[in-house]
Amino acid sequence: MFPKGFIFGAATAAYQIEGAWNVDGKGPSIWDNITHTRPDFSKGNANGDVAADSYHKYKEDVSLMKYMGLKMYRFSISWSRILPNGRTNDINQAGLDYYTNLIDELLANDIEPMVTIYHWDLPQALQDIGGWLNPDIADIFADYADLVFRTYGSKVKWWVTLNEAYMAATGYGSDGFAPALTNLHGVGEYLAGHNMLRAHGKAYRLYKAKYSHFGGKVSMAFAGWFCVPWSDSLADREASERCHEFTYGWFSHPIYIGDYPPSMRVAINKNSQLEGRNTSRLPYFTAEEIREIKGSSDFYGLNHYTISLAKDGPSSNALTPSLEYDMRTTMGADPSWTPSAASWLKVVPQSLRLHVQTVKTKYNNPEIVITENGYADDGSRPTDDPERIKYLESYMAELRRGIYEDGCNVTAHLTWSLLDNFEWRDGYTVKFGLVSVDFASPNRTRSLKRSGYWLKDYVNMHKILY
Ligand code: PNW
Repeated sequence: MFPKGFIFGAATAAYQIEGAWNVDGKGPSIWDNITHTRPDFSKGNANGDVAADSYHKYKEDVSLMKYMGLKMYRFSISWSRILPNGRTNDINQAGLDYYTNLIDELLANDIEPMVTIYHWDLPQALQDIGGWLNPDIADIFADYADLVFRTYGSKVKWWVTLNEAYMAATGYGSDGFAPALTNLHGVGEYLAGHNMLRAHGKAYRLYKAKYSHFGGKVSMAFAGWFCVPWSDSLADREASERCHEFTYGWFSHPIYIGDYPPSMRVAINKNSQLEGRNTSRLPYFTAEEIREIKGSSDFYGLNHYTISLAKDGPSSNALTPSLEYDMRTTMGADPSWTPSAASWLKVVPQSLRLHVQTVKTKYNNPEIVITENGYADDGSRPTDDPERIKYLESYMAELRRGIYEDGCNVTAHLTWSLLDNFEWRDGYTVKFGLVSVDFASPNRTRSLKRSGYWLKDYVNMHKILY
């Protein structure tokens, strides 16, 4: 079993579940904009206009978590719901009230809120001035964070500034995510990532300066590609390491060590020079920015789903310039790994133990919270999901080994996701929920899946032991 006090919970994100995209004064976000202007951006012409309608059904969502015995809920705030144009000169009280009500409902049911301040739904008004490419975004984000810390800080003790800055940054150079600026490949991602790190640093320092009396913890939720080498060769082992450094490490290294990973700095500077540029595509931090960013994390928020094999050398279709070309690593999967409905997600339970071990070693044994971990199916048997049970059971068993055998300081596990939801470019074709949602019904009827009943028993067994 897990140590006493270990927390089980679930996670979601605003655009993926709330719906109510234009209700009660909410402004549009880049995801509203891209799904409306490019209807085929997501599979099945899907969008988050209604999604799981959690804007109206949050009480039912909370009661489902209460039923499962979950003690933490990670959700995100829709920036443009509380600040329709992204800036604090126009505050939407109805938006602020929605999250107050949600937080109060959670606390009344003994569920701890963990708030993600940004989960990819940038206000469109800010994208119109360049979004994460505009250096001013760091201060604008800090103003927004100030408002949410001030408003909710007495009740919320767990904060995630940015969800998966890596994935969000790739939207500034590829069409994987909004704003899908494909023309900036190899350039936009690094600029956006740079400003995300600056924004995170400012928000973290602001919390410590103004709100530390609330006693909360602030971090980021990290994502990327976690790899093992394809072969024992030194070249593949180095490629696997680069894969970590160019994805998870892109954000963790500045935050835990104090600057970009050396392998990124060296490769991007070199390639920039070969391309005839006088300045690197990877920007530099000022000394003051490094002071803000270094050490700006009270726990390591780990989003972990799977693992890949890494081989030396860029994939054959890597453009110049590009992240893939800079990273010089080709990723693949072992044919023996069990697939899921998401092509990138293979079931490899040992990967979670290996990953928390890696975090422990690289970043000096921080507190780790598994801010996301979960399994994708196609929903063809809406509530009958033995594969998800198997996934969670085996991953949690490996997580326990990481805790007891390797001494990793993991304090919580949050399943992605509480509900079936809008899975970005996959629309509603891929399901991650412990709870199924009938998207064909105007009521968005919820039904607990077998995995939800399983998690309830699992959590309960744990409670009985202590
Ligand atoms: C995370 N990949 O995204 C996000 O934080 C969630 O919003 C999302 O729904 C969840 O994981 C499941 O996908 C990812 O391609 C998106 O490796 C893509 C990848 C990983 C994580």
